[in-house]
Amino acid sequence: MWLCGALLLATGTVRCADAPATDTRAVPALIRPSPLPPHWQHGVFMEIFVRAWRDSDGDGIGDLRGLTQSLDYLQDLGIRGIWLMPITGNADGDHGYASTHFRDVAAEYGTLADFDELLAQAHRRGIGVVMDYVINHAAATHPMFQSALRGPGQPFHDWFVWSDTAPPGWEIWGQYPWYHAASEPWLFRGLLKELPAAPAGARGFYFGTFGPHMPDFNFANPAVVAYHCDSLRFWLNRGLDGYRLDAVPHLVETDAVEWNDQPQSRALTKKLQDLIKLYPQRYVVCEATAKPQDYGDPAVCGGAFAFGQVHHYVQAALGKAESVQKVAAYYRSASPTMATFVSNHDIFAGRRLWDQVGGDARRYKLAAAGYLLQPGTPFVYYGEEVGQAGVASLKGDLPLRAPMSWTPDPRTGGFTTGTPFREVAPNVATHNALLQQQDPDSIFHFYKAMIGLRQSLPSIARGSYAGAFAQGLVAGWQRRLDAEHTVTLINYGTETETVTVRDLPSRARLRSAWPQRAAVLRADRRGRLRITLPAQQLRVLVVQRAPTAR
Ligand SMILES: [Ca+2]
Ligand SMILES: [Ca+2]
Repeated sequence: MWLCGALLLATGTVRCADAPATDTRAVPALIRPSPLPPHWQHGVFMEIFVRAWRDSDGDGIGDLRGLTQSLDYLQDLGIRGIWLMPITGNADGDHGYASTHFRDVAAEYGTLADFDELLAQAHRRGIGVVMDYVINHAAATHPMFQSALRGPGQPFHDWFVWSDTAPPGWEIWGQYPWYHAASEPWLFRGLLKELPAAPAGARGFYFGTFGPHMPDFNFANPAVVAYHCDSLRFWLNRGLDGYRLDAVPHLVETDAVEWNDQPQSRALTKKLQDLIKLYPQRYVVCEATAKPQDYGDPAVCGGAFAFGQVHHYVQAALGKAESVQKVAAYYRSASPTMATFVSNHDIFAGRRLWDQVGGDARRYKLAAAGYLLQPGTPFVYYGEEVGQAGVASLKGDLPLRAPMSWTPDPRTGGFTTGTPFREVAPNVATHNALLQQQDPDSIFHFYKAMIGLRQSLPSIARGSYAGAFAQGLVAGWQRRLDAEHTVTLINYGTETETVTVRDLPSRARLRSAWPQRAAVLRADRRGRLRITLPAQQLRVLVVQRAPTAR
């Protein structure tokens, strides 16, 4: 048995770094205490595209060492967790979701030793690291699939999903998902950076939910499930703090019509969650776009991105009353294991926040406040904290994935000393980490303040959610944790509004946590507070005990 984790512990060195992508040796669990503080997963996360974050060696591509060098910046902002988009070997040369290796770092990002150093330095700062795990499929150029393509009986053939003839009736997002194995590799043109070799002996059709360049694994084969469980443990044994599990409703497809979100996919997701949470303090969040709340349930994934809800944070800031109601109502029923955000690396989830609000800094801050001050786990998309815009001249998802704007340098944005792999954001001159950190009224300092409220007032991070209301363009809610009781009010509108907060303790005093220097307020005898909110302003109030009756 291959005891990669045990060797790591015994010698402090890495013995498994050079294993080929077809290495399927077992990885037993090596469980050690977590170095992170309790409740770290209720802090604010940042989604980081390593390729675009910071380049340490001047080749124009972001890397793990660059990320390690930027940890002080993340700590200063108050970030408690980072989600790394795939860092394993990949065939796409961009997002990394076309995996060519499940147990090694992509060469352009660094080495396993760099990964271990990143973990050590992040943990030293109280920051947890979770990473994408792309379980549904491999890249078509993965050596396992290249072997499988050679035909039945070849190694790994039954690790993928095959049919002798083209199965009728299938359609996934407007595409027929079965691909003729013997077809010329023109199928892959533009999808992978290198075309796979034309297979000899290939026959039949293989299944690819996301296209011919990403063949789906066959989870009816226990060896496939075991392999991915071992691969998950490979990283957990090194100290990884959890996973963002990619596209889990698409794990198992047995039906041409009901292919999405089948019971087998949920059951497998639960199995993965259990495996990960066998390790202390680990966090799991799933990408499940159709029914995210079902996947947020502890009986399935135990955490899920709040697709469907998240655009209401932006629409509320744009003055849409229906969305203000949705913001107030969501956590009346949603589990606090949901993960919120206002944009991510996929264009279907929305453009960069800067573009969604047309560069209006006040609306930008209101959109951010909504999700940063609600329950769940908020995920800031890298660059969002400095107001980075998308690159409108690029196509598809690429406008979202430009190099991080560190400085006003118009060519590099301070991202690299070389030539960046992609052009920098159009507003890099004004919206970059350097200038934003120097301006106390900046988007950066607003994010830092909101994240700071979440840290200094634990009820905001993980308290109960009650008293939620929407009145016109004002939303409000109350949070309680132990003796702490807070009230959050957001006036999304461009007019001054007066609202009444109810169900407070009789004659309670309310200290203002935001804005910091506002006067203390007082509820009436019946526990009501009448309060006037200036246009586009938010208040966070801490309820204090009523003065003792004389
Ligand atoms: Ca680099
Ligand atoms: Ca699948």
